[in-house]
Amino acid sequence: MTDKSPFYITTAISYPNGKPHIGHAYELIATDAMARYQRLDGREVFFLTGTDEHGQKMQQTAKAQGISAQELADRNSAEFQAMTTLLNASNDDFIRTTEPRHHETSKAIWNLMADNGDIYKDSYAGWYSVRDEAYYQESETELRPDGVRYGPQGTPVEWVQEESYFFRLSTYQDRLLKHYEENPDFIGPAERRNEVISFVKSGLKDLSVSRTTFDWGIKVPNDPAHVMYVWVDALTNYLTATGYLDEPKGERAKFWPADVHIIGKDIIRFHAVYWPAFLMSAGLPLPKRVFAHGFLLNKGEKMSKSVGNVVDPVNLVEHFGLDQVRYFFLREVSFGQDGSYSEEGIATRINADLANGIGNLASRSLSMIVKNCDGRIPECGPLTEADVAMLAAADGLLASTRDDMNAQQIHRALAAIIAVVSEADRYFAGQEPWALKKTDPVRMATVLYVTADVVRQIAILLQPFVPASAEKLLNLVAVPADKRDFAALGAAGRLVSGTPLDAPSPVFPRYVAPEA
Ligand code: ME8
Repeated sequence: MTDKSPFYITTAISYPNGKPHIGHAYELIATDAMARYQRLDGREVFFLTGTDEHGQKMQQTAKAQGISAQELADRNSAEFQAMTTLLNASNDDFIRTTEPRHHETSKAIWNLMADNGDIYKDSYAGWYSVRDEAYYQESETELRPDGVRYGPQGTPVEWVQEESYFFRLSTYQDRLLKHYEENPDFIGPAERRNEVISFVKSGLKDLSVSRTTFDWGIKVPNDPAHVMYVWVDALTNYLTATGYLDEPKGERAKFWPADVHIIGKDIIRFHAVYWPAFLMSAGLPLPKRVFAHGFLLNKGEKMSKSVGNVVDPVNLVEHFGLDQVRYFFLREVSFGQDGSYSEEGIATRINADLANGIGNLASRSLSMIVKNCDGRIPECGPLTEADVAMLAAADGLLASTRDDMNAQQIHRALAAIIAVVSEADRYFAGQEPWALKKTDPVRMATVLYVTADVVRQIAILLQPFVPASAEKLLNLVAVPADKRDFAALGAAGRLVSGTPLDAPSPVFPRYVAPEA
């Protein structure tokens, strides 16, 4: 039975204090692949992304540029929205935290936490990183020889002292640990889970959840001198978009709790400690899973504006092609680990897996069909053991990729698909259909039929990862529109003999580096 239940997946919402970089593009591409996979697998999907527009970092950046924070947010949020189009992301909504709907939900969750007795007024004195928008214990910071104190992510911290509302995070320590224990899948991958558990075990202090020294944020209900700490409002975006706290509940309320929040490893603490504690306090259901991907490194080095190695996703896509870039990141980087990229690495993957792999298999087999089978999908004669094994390998991909994708192991799912491409190459070479043409045309037809059906299944399965190219492949094998989802995989959607085919056009050209 296919699972048709709602599936809610989110990216982090990005700070629009600058243009999107390749790390943002990576997270969006990966989350898009997971959303598309679930949709094709029959789930009713809600995929959310957006921008996190409040906070001190936004206000400081705007000031430095001589514009208002709202102008900065408008300008760069538009860039993030353009990136969803550029990358062919299938998000169902794009949330901006400056929208009225979000202000309403943030106030609602604040009131729920306050009504539960978890918010009190006091004064905060401690270290704060504006770049991370995070409070740190002194023990987590270090004073370096340059005279500057840095937080655990390597960003400078400053001393903050102000009147502030606090959230009673300390009282949630045991409940959080119990939740991690009882829900071993709540945090992935395992390294992050261990990191979070040891952080919580080391002791939680109450969290400052409002600021008074600037005003770019959502006002605290009944105390307009305070704006909410940006992470309180940022995390709440996931609820806002579902309308779960609206009165009456919004149409998308059925999507809460989220199936998975996809984020980078640097913000696991906010998602796996603060967010579940806020929700527990508000009496709301917790997300089922938080999965943190790794960081993208440029030739092994951290990207930074000062090193000058920050790659603009627009340039990368213009240079290599969108599906090529999508494929590279999804296949090359073990999802959950850091990954390194370089132009050479991208070129190698494109040529080995896409041009020489799936592209070549499709063009060789389909052009033989067009030439030798009257331009139609041939008849499938009696199957040999090799044919049965070949079809079984392709038919088995749904079950194995489903397991991988449910565990966010995107690279594994793709590796399994490409392994079947290699197997089909060996099958095709071993069966020598070109030699059978004279000696046994019925057998030739069967080999071509089997190969074409493997191409069909590969194309269906590649849709989440390289959507536009997979569509071209499906057109080449003349797969009807209603036979392109995963229900058509395996025997259910086998190619229909006699269906006319056009001469195949190349789907994945070889990458040739431009002359220096
Ligand atoms: O953290 N490689 O926003 P952000 C991979 N607004 N991923 C990267 C990356 C890199 N080099 N650099 C950043 C925020 N990311 C908050 C989130 S969610 C309620 C609020 C990832 O613009 C990063 O880990 O700094 C995060 O998941 C996302 O990009 C947005 O980062």
